[in-house]
Amino acid sequence: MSPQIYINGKYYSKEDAKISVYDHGLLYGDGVFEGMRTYSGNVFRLVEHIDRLYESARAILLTIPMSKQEMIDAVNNTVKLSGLTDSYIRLVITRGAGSLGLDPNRTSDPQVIIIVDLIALYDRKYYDEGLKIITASTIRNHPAALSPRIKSLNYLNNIMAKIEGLQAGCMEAIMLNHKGEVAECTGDNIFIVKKGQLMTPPTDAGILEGITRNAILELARELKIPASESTLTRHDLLVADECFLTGSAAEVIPVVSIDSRPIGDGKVGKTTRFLMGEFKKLVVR
Ligand code: PXG
Repeated sequence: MSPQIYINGKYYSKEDAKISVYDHGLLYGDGVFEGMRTYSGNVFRLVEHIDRLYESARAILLTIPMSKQEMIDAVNNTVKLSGLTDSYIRLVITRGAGSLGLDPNRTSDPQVIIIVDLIALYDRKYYDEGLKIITASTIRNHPAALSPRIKSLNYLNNIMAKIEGLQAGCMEAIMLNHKGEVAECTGDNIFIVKKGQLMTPPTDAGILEGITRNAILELARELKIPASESTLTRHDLLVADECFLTGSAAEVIPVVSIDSRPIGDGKVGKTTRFLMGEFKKLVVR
């Protein structure tokens, strides 16, 4: 059991996996990525992740040099070779090595990188006690600059928001959109519960349409929990009964305080706890 890295059809150890310093992924953040998890050796919602990866690539005019089925096989094979059963997968496609200068036509050979390793995004205690988070002043990408629906290698404004959170002693930070509405967190989508109703910002709020978010919306439908995609303001969050975040790395994690205001009674909410349990059942289904 050890991290396994696939680069363009070959397999490497963590130490030996290397790409060019002329790669436009490094020089300009010119590329796309996905973050996934395996449970008992199976990749959760692999097809959805691959579909989103190819959509992100299409949006930035990056042609992935293999079919979706070949990509699925490569991911599964890398997982198998790692021997890890509960792992994290980072799938990265870069524009490839080129000359210095932005021109993507001067690059060749997009790099296909699949990293299978372990991840522990948040300490276990936060799943029991809940996270305290803040609202960052850094806003999400303006959709006219770079669509937040593209999972690109440009995460700098999310990192700026993450730093704001960390400086305030928080592990996550809420990002508003250019209209001042709640979008999402730096690497997670956000949900609230208000009067028994589950709510999350709609895709046109300038969010990444999270695969975990969609799984939670489906679960809510199955479990007859009323749920909606609704425009949310910071005020809506502050007066919510419950709040939680979703993401492939974070899974479902409760939030108990926002901008120093306790959410609800300041404890992990009942619906949140229920959905955490149901999500756990779903991933091993
Ligand atoms: N919003 C943003 C901005 C993200 O980057 C999500 C929401 C949640 O989407 P999914 O499809 O994962 O439910 C993400 C996902 C990492 C890491 O290494 C980040 C993500 C996923 C996995 C790992 O920080 N972000």
